[in-house]
Amino acid sequence: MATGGTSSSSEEGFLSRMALNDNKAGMEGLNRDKINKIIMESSKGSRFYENELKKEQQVNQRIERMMLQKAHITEQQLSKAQAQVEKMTSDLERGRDLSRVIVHVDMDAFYAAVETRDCPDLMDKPMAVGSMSMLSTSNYHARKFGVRAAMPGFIAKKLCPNLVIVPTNFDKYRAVSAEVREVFADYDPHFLPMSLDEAYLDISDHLEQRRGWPEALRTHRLRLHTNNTGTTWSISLPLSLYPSSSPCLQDAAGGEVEVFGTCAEEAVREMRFRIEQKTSLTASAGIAPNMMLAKVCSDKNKPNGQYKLSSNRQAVIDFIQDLPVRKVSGIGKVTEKMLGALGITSCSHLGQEMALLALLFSETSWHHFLHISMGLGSTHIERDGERKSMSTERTFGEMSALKEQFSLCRELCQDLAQDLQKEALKGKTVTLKLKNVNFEVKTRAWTLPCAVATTEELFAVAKDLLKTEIDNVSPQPLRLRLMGVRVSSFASADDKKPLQKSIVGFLHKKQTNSSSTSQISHKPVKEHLPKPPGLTQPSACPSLNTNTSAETHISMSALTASDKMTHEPTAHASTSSCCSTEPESGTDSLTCPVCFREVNTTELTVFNRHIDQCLSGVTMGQNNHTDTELERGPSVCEEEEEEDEKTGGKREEGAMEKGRELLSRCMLDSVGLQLDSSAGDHTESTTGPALTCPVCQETQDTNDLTLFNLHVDLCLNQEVLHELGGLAPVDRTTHTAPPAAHKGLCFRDVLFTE
Ligand code: DCP
Ligand code: MG
Repeated sequence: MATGGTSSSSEEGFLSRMALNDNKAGMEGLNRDKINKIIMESSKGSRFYENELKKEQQVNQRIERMMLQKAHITEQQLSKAQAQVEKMTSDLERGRDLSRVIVHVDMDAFYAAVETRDCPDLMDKPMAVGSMSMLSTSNYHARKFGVRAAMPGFIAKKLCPNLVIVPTNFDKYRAVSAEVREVFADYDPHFLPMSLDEAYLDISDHLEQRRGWPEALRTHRLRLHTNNTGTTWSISLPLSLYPSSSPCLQDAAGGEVEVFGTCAEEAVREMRFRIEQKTSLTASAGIAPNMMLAKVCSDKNKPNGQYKLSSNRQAVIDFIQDLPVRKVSGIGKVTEKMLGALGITSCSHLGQEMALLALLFSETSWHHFLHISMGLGSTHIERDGERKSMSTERTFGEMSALKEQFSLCRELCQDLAQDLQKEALKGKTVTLKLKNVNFEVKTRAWTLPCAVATTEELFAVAKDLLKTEIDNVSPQPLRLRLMGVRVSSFASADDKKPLQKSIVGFLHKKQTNSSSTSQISHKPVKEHLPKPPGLTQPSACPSLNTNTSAETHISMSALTASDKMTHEPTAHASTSSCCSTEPESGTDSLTCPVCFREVNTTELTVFNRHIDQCLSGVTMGQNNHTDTELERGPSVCEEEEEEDEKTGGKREEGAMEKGRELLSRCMLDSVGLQLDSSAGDHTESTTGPALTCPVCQETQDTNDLTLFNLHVDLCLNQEVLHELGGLAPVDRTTHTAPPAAHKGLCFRDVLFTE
């Protein structure tokens, strides 16, 4: 258990972070020691190494804190937590749904396979796609040397001197992806693409229909492929893909045909056959009763294979028993290490230690762990209208030229616009993500009063956000290695989210019968959103009308997210009547948006003081805590783990990202400007223009966003309290704004602590 306590243990810990991550198909049985030695030797002193070192130290500190908490846990707390876990387990068991047939399809070595298809000389060579500074992927030959995605090319070259590195060509990958998606749509028109090469499908309805299909509908002709050098070859894939159960037949014209059966495995085999026929590329697939399991299954027989997990409870439990936690999507190297420090490496260990995990981790995290340990996952593939965001990002070697940066920014907006338009989505929040050459990640976002979707609309916002960043580091150049653009707050999604309440709604005086809290009107806290520093009003929004539609609200769910870090988490999100500390009956009370406790007062000054104390951390750890309420460890959703990040391609945000998204939105909506919450990547601008508070409209004498956020939060609180108290609307010109340099933790810092 390496917690960084001694230099040798920290060395070991660091080694484990830098070490080969062989959790990828095609990397089994490698000589890890040899590979790790080369990785360490060739990366020492590089920025990559320095950044990994920094992150390693942060993780070690988190583990130390966690172990300290663990040491203070009493038997009583454990048994209370155990009861809670058991109750939840039986509730979840009752709701187990094994009725759907979910498929996860993932192309094999996608970018590398596309490049090899178009240049068959690469076929037998170890090759990777990317650059000397970062690789996007590698083919299976190269994986045998330890070369993989998210590894700098210069390290890969040390591991495999003959490695051929091919530059990325996104136009090609996008075109292939579109072809693959056409096939997906025949099996599930509402399939959920996760990136250019992967998607979830629910084929239950397809199977229903397929059962009645005549053989002719399940018969597909093999065709010959001709590559761009004119060579023709039969693409009928290896027998391993087409086992003897369905031999190729001759059709009337003498061509070879393949007949597929009606069951799930046959349908998926057919899908993969059709993808391969259409694109000359292979895909792997997993078939299971839910998304979590389907994803794990698709990796089992990779490349060019598939695996079906039976839809019965015992099969699921057996499957999950020995599964290493790291194989589960959403558990990256940080969570793996934290669990490892508790002796947990497999999913069955997770189940055994749930009570402890419930005490040490946030609610989101331990619920997630419990689901995993029971083999549960989502059985409902989110449809387009339910998406939280859509994004695209690229990793590259250093890019410092302004012209290049703006042109890439536009290109990303264009990609995103195409995808948004295909799916008729429009979003209000545009986020720019930047990673600099020191691997520091920043996100900057702006929420518009109306939803946008076209390239020009997106670019109008993204370019201003980029310009702000460029100005912030000026006269130094902005030295980037990754850029991404994301759109969120989809118009359609918002319509379906009555629980996203404004802070006004949330703070409304609690009525004895508060069941209608979700209906509370979303009265805007403020009406005018000022531009973030350097942001020119985007011309993109045709119906820009800040007077009527710009609504600054802190989402209910975002507030709940803060709760998850430090307090007993409950279903606060749905109604304030669920708060654990009930007020005396008949007494009017207000619910604190920070600690979620009822404050038995209607006296606004008293209430405000309570909030201020909460914001500065004073009430944390006291005030009606039950004895199981320890200061919670981090939520796994805070972990954006590096190697899980695709360095290119569109991603629909997964469940674990949603929490983060909500946290972000909280601040996006209140300030319109936000820093990335990635652990260790949290950087702040120290230069740049003074900031103007969007609530009181006063320029704040600070460039420190933490202080500025605090000011805005306090302003919002004051304004809300005025409204709640039935006072006249705040006169922004006279209202005394909270001081910018207020000490203590600001609300956002509470959220982002850990
Ligand atoms: N990708 C990327 N950066 C990463 C990981 C992936 O740019 N850190 C890109 C390149 C991959 C594509 O996304 O080709 C798909 O990612 P996968 O994780 O599915 O990896 P591959 O398809 O390359 O390989 P596998 O056969 O393991 O699926
Ligand atoms: Mg893939």
